[in-house]
Amino acid sequence: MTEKRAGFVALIGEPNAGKSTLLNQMVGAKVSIVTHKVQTTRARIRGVAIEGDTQLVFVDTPGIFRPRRRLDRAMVTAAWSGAADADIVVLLVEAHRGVTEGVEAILDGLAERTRGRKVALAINKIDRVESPVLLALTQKMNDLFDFTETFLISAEKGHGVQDLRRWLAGELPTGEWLYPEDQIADASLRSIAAELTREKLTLRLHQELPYQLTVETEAWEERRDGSVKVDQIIYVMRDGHKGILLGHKGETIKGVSKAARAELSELLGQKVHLFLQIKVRPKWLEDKERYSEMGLNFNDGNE
Ligand SMILES: Nc1nc2c(ncn2[C@@H]2O[C@H](COP(=O)(O)OP(=O)(O)OP(=O)(O)O)[C@@H](O)[C@H]2O)c(=O)[nH]1
Ligand SMILES: [Mg+2]
Repeated sequence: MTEKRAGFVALIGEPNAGKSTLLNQMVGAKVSIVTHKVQTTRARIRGVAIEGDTQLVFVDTPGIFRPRRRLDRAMVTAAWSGAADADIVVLLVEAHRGVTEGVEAILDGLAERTRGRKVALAINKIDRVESPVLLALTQKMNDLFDFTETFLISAEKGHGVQDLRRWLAGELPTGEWLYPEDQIADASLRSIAAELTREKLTLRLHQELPYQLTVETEAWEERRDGSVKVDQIIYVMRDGHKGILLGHKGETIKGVSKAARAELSELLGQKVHLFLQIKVRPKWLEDKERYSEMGLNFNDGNE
């Protein structure tokens, strides 16, 4: 009989590196939201995958960048503590961007935060470059840091993902599984639902707006007819933002609501009634409660 293994694998990297895409690909379900914009993920998000006798708990983290606001600082702290708590760390870099300043800054912090633990390099988005670029980047990155292993992947297309998962499974410590066999995520439905709405908002809104709002699920009511009624609040910072969110004749918010409802309904296998309410709260970025709702620690944002 083979021995069971289990452990935590942290996915870290710059914003937009493809960490959440990889998490979803590993789990085989959408556990973490994905957009083409930077700083989409705000807190640590766990997704569970099984490979043979190993249970891999992937920890998606916010991108690591130079933080300016309290929220940014709390996000970056959450990312680094994800790395510090994991059995293995996977650093994702974008093949077409190579060794950016941001990647260099992460490498600077990595040695001290992962002392004694294995760090794998995953060069992602290989679908965007030619192979000579990959060889050169692999070389350069391994000159800069002592990676245990390098993988060339496309998180989106799934290339190389299976190899990475197999390798990680073999590296995790022996031990009992950490979650029931059929569990794939470690977040409440309320928070997943709020994230889905934030994803649709981020996809439809421009410039700074996605970074100046947060979504919370206020109420969740299972109805006798098998449907569920979900009430959410979108906190924005200014009156003007409310107008933009509503859009002409309320079209923007209607589009968001429709898209979020469809996805939530598919996820739950249930009919969903989704009600979105917008609240203007100029200082929500300084509200402690908003941080705990996001899964962040308010004091991690202290300067
Ligand atoms: N071409 C290509 N695009 C990818 C690949 N993986 C991810 N992307 C895209 O890259 C963008 C960012 O992906 P995310 O998974 O949200 O990136 P992230 O690292 O979680 O970003 P943050 O949460 O902002 O830190 C999305 O538009 C993805 O579709 C890939 O392998 N190839
Ligand atoms: Mg992400």
